[in-house]
Amino acid sequence: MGEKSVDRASLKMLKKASDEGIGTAWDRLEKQEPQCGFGLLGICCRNCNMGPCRIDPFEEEPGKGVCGATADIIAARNLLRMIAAGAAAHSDHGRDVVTTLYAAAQGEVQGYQIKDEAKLHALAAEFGVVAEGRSKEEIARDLAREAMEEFGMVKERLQFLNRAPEKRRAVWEKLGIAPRGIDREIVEALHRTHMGVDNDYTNITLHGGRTGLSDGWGGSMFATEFSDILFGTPRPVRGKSNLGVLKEDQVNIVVHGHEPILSEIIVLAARDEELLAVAREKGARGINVCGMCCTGNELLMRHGVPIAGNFLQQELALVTGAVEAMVVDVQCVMPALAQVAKCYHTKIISTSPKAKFPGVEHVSFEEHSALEIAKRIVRMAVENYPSRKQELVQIPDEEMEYMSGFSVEAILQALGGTLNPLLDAVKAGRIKGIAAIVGCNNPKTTQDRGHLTLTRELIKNDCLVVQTGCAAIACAKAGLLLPEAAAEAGPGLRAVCEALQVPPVLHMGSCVDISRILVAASAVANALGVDISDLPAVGAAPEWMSEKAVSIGTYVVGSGVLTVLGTVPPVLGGKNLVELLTKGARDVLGAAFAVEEDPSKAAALILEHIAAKRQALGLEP
Ligand code: SF4
Ligand code: MSK
Repeated sequence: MGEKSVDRASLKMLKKASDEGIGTAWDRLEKQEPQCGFGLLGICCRNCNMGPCRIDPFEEEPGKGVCGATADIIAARNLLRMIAAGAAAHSDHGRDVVTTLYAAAQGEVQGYQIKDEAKLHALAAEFGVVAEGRSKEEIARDLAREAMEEFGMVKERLQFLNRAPEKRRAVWEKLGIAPRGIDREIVEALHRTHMGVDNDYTNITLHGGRTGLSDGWGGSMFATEFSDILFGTPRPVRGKSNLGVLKEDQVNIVVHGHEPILSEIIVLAARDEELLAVAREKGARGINVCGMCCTGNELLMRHGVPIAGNFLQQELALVTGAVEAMVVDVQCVMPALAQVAKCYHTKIISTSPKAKFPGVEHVSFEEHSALEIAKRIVRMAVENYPSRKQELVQIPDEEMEYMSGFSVEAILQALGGTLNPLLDAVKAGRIKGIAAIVGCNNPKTTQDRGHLTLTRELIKNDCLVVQTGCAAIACAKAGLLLPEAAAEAGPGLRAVCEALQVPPVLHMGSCVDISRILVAASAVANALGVDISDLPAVGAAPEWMSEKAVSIGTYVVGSGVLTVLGTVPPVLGGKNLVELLTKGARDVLGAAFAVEEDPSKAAALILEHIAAKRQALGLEP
């Protein structure tokens, strides 16, 4: 195994973990090695009980499963199931936000309000909900009902598809992949991959495109837009990042997972005077709520709440010995946390009925008594403060300021209310192109190295970088989310950033907020009168690991944007499938996948692609 991380705080905590005999994801990966070759190639199948079957890629005569499934069929089915799981995760998150808005509009929940009325009205107009002469609650209730319809099968097309350029919609219609209903595409994906249903790898993969699009232009977009209505549309805000944000003299609560519904209320509860008084009684100077992964991103985008780290730092935060409670909801929460927490005083508190963990205390969260439950959780953390084992406390001093909050609305505001300054900079070549760098950490590759190397190479070459998820947290920790980072950018991008007082790397939010990037890309394409696939724009996920990332990559390619993956997806055993994903897709979608594990080479590939797109648009390369 190579270097584990480029993040000094992580390296310090890895050393502490090793000294204290605590295993982490890196150790467990080592124990898994060599990982199953069939699994890595995506050619094992256990979709029925005639199997499990696996295809030997080295046999002269191509092998088949008991039912006759070829390597391409098996790899395509496995890929579709990954896309469906990822789309389901994002979309179920979206559904929870929709139902919370509905309940808030009905006055059935505590602590939630409609914070962004302008967005509520804009969406009402988009969905044909009458707003005139009605209260915001009435509008929100009808809007939420409209959104609920988008999950089922009443409609034949998702409403948000209309945000895409006309040319892109025509591509989807021609291919028959315009999503009809969010749940419907996910269910159909499971149906198609059942034994003996869809056995054409191209047809299976096309439905993968439709399922992915139902996430990006459906479930994720609902999560983003409805969170904005409930919690406010992000505006530029500053805060601090990395494990150094944990405080030695305060009660530290780390909120981890994905949904802002609980964490927003935890932030509120932590300001409660009564609980602050209890904290002081217990000897703490205050209550410090920090984020982790995308729950953290949701909070930092809206409130500048400190973020303790990205995916591979969840265990390391506990290793500091200074976390009273880690409150988790859904997605990207390692079951290993329960084991690591046992070595310290930390309480792991699960909150979603959908996500329980053996050996972990569960406090079921539900919106109707949200504030009460949040206060109960904060109290549990506060009361745990005296149990800290002082001799085990070591908080790394790494801490870095960031600037985040770049929603599409905030970017427009920074540009003076119109896209023109951005378009002019792109046309004049001051900004060569735009790269969306997103996704996770993965112990198979050095933590944060892919994100940082790729980002630095691209900004140095005058590409504006937009980010979400753990990629954005990596850049926050490295200081790349500050306007001062423009010093690392090429002369054109630097001048633009200095004029606008923005960083060369814009943090646009959590994983579901990639939908913001789709909206921005559509706006740029519409302004130029072209398709998204004509833009000098690229997507990249240098350290991805989750099924959600597979869904994201699929809808980004489906939206017309080349997507470069830094860790190898489990499809290589299906040779024709690989051809389809990396080449064939280009002919029909105007975009395809590429895989490049070396981030410097990935940067070169991206720059070449951007130059070619510029040339095709008649711009200087
Ligand atoms: Fe084997 Fe076919 Fe059953 Fe898969 S569906 S386990 S390939 S028999
Ligand atoms: S949290 S999906 S590890 S980006 Fe969105 Fe990070 Fe990936 Fe989870």
